[in-house]
Amino acid sequence: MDLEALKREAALRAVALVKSGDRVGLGTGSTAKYAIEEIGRKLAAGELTGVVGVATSEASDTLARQVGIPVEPLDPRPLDIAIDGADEIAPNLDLIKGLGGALLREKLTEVQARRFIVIADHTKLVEHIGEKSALPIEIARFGFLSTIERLRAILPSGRLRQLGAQPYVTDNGNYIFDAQIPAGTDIAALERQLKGTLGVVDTGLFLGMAERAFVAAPDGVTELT
Ligand code: ABF
Repeated sequence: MDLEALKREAALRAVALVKSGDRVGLGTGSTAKYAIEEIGRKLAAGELTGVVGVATSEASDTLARQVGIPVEPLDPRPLDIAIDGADEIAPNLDLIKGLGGALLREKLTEVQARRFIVIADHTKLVEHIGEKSALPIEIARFGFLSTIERLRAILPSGRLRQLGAQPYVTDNGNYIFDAQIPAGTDIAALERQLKGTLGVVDTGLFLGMAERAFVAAPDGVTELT
């Protein structure tokens, strides 16, 4: 079974939790795409009614509208559920997210969800956060070279994300600094330190946010809680 089929299986398990009338946080990336398409299919088939989406990126907003999901901006009301992919999933459901570049809107949206459900294929599972993936950190463009110096004092391996010859720009007009997390790092302390660093908008550490994860492997889907 290829990875795309696994991602879709995980997505379908999460969408089974969506109920008619729910306001749903719509994730970003190649796994979340399957969830958005399945919600659209269920709405078209009459299996769900009255679902409204809140998109975590311009790309997901566009896809949701294409498949017939009404989309609203984020407002202070809680979301019933949010469904999104991840770059790393630790056994306690701490996550690295943001390799897709949408971490700020994802965190703003998913923190407001009563249920935040993660969907992934088995390659995203790790024992320790930072084992495989770099950590994306969204930083303000103004003064970014100074912010990068401050960040390199904490995470020396970090680099500004490039798109061709130019810095990568997020949907929010910011830059992203990607850094490896050294083995043995206290992740909660790192998050506090990064959030306290001038010029940092937010990080791809999603700690204590996920309610459950559906992780698909060739021998079936595992539900982590
Ligand atoms: C989003 O998409 C991001 O937070 C994460 O970086 C990425 C995972 O993408 P994919 O599902 O394509 O691996 O959820």
